[in-house]
Amino acid sequence: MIRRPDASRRSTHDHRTYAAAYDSLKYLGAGIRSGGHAVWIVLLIVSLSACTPIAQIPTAAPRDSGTVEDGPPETASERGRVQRVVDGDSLIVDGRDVRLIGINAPERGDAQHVAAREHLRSLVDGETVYLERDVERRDQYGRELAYVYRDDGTFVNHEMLRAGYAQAYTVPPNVLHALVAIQAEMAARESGSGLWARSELPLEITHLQHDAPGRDEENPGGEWIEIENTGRVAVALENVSIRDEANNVYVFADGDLGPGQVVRVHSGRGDDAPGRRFWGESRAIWNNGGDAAILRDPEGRFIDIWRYEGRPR
Ligand SMILES: [Ca+2]
Ligand SMILES: [Ca+2]
Repeated sequence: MIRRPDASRRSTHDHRTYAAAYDSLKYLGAGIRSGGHAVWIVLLIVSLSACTPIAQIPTAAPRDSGTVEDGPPETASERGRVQRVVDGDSLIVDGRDVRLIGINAPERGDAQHVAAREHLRSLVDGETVYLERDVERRDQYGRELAYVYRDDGTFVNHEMLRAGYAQAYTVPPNVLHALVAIQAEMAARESGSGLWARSELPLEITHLQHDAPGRDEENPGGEWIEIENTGRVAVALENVSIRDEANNVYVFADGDLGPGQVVRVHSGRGDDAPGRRFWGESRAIWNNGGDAAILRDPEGRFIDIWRYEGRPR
């Protein structure tokens, strides 16, 4: 993998990302955090927990793709036609609402929303696609959860990540392709594609306290995210934003951060002070079961990500 000169300070986040992926798989009882055979062992356990016949396991292997293979895997056994692409992670197949597993594309109103939707359209609109299932068949909104493949074998969920039009979004127990999703997102980040076009601002997320002392909903101020100026000049914070996976957004209204200084943004309400801000809503923000914080500059360019896993959701 090609590393850019500024990639070193982000490498710790990448490492954590791998650990997070293994941690999410660990919930299924594998208890494995590293090792080249871990994926296969985990897939075996995932497949067994989903009551999938063992004969299907080899075809459930994560694809390296984006790339074209011989065709969709045998486990993608449902075929349908894409009638409409709703946005970058959902579409309508034969009248059914389908949500792509393992990815999260920008919402309506976000800078990259249209680009993500158009990329998914270019991949599948009007096409025959093949759906592969994971443990849960539907999400909380009743949409069918699926991995989507084109007739030529292109793994569409993965392609959206690889092109940088979505972020990896792992929701256990649906983790069949979680590792390759994280890897695809990392590759897009390395190349600065799509959502990951880089900001020049020298800011870094240095900590996220996602579990507040006591019950988080009663003590949201006990959650906080810390941002540091790692550069040599002061940075204006106005319109720098922090977003979680549920699209809660905090936008700095004003202020400067000097070289080496840190600012903590607490969830909940309170009085801003030097080095301390409050999100301004009465509830907790950071999901104890795992979440991701993304820091962007005033033009929406990517600064940093902090992803973590916690207790199972
Ligand atoms: Ca929390
Ligand atoms: Ca707590």
